[in-house]
Amino acid sequence: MSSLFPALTDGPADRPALCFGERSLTYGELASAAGAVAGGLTGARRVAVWATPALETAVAVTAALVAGVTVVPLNPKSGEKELGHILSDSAPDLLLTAPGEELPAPLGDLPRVDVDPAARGVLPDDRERDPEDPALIVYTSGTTGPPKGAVIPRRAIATTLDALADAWRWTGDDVLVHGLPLFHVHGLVLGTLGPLRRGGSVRHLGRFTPEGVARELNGGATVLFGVPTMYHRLAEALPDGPELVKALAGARLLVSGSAALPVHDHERIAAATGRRVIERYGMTETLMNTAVRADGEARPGTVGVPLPGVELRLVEEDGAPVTSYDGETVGEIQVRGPNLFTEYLNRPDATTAAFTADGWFRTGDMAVRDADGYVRIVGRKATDLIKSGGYKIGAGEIENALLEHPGVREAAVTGEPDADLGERIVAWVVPADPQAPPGLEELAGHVAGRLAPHKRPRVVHHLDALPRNDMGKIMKRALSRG
Ligand code: MCA
Ligand code: AMP
Repeated sequence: MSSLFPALTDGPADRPALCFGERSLTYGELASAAGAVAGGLTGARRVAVWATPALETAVAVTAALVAGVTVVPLNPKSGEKELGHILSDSAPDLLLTAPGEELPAPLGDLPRVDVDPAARGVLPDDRERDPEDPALIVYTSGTTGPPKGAVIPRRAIATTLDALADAWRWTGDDVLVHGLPLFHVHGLVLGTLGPLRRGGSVRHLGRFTPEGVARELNGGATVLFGVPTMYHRLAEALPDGPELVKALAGARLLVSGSAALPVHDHERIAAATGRRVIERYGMTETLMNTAVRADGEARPGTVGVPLPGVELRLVEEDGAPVTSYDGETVGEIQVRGPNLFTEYLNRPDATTAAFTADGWFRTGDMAVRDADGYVRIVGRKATDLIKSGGYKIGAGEIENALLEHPGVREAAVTGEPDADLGERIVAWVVPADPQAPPGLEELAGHVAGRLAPHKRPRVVHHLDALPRNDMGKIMKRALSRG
C-alpha cells in the first residue's frame, strides 16, 4: 500500500496543511512535528488521543498512523463511566494530549505524552505497512450496553477518502472548513485525514458558529462539512447574515452528513444562496457508502449513489434482496466493500451478528432506491438508537446511567423530533420517591457527568409506572404517543 499521506513527503513543504484558529502548520512542519511525536511511540501498539478540537490532536493522530500505531480517539467531555469503559476495553499503552490539559481520574496512571506542534523529528516511512493493520478504534453506541469499539483498518481510510475524492473532485486545491468534533469519523477521518490525504488543507473552527463558517468561506475556504444541526443553524442565520449568504453562495461544495438533512433546511439554504447542500451517507463501521456526486443532481432527501468500490443492496424482512428500484420498496441497507471495518474490539459476538453469512454488513438503516439508483433513507430498524446533533446515542446506555441515580426507580429513554438536533433525548422516569422526583437539571447533569454531555436528556417526564406488555417489556411506542 502507498503512504496514507503522500503529501507529507512528496508535496511542497510550504503548502498549508492544518489551521486551528491562530495556529497553523505547513506540510513540512506537520511532517516534522509528526516525526517528533512518532519518535516517542517506539514500542507502543495502541495509543489514546485526547481529541480536543486542536492542532495537537491532528498532529498526534497523523504521527501515530504514520508510525503504524492504532489510535483510540477520546471525547474530552466523556464522563467517568464512559471513559472507564473505553480505557479498559481498548487498553492503550499511552495517552497523547495537548500540553496543559487537566485529565480526569479514569486516565489515572496512563503514561502521558504531550504533543508539541513545534517539535522537529524525522517522519517514519509508512509505505510498507499492511493495509489490514488497525488504524483507528472508534467507539460507537448500540441499542443496549456500553459503546463498542469499531476497528478501522488503514485500507478503509484510504479507500473511503479516495472514493470521496472521485465523487466530489476533491483535490489538494480544496480548503475544507468545519467545526466537527475530532473523536468521530466525520470530523476526524473525513474532516482531518481527508484534506491531508489530498494534500489540501483544513481550517478547523474550534467551535462551530455561522460567523466562523462565513469568515473562512469568504476567506478562501472552498468546501464545508457539517451535520444537519449545523446546516439548520446556518439556515436560521441566513436571513440576517449577508456575509453568510455570500459565503455559502461562493463555496465549491456544501456537504451534510451523520443524519438526515431536513428538506425544509435544504430548501431554505437553496432559496437564500442559490446553492444546494449535498448529502453523503456513512457509518462508523463502514466509513462512507454513498454520496451525491459533485456532478450529480443534489436531490433533497437523498444520499446519492454508492461510492466506487461499495456494493449496496436493500434487503426485505425475510432476507430477500429488493430487486426493483421503484422509489417505494423499503429494505434494510446492507453494504460490502473495502470501506468496511474489521471487527468490534473484544466483541466477536457483536461482529458476527453484524454481518450476513456472505459478508454483507447490516446497517440497520431502512431505505428505498429511485430508478436511477439514488438512495433515500426512510428510517432505522432500531427504535432504541437516537441521532441527536449527529451523534448516535443508544437508549439502553442512558437508561442504565439513569438507573444509577438514587432518585430513579425505573427509566425508559426515547427520541423525539427536534428542529435543531434532529432528535432530542427524552427520559421517562418512575421516581424512587414520588414526593421528591429528580428534575431535568439533576438528571441531565448526572448523565452528562457519567457518559457525555450530548447524551444528556433534554426532557424528563415523571410517571407512576412504565407501560409494559404481558412479557414485562417496556412499550416505548406507547410512551412516545404520550
Ligand atoms: C449543557 N451543557 C452541559 C450540560 N448542559 N454540559 C454538562 N452538563 C450539562 N448538564 C453544555 C454542553 O456541554 C455544551 O458545552 C453546551 O452546553 C451546549 O451544548 P449542546 O446544547 O449539547 O449542543 P451544542 O454544543 O450546541 O452542539 C450542537 C452541535 C453538536 C455543535 C451540532 O451536536 C456536534 O458537534 N455534533 C457533531 C456530531 C458528530 O460529529 N457526529 C459524527 C458521528 P460547550 O459549549 O462548552 O461545548 S456520525 C459519523 O461519524 C458517521 C460516520 C457519519 O456519517 O458522519
Ligand atoms: P454513527 O454510527 O454515529 O457513525 O452513525 C451512523 C448512522 O448515521 C447511520 O447508520 C445513519 O443512520 C446515520 N446517517 C449518516 N449519514 C446520514 C445521512 N446523510 N442521512 C441519514 N442518515 C445518516
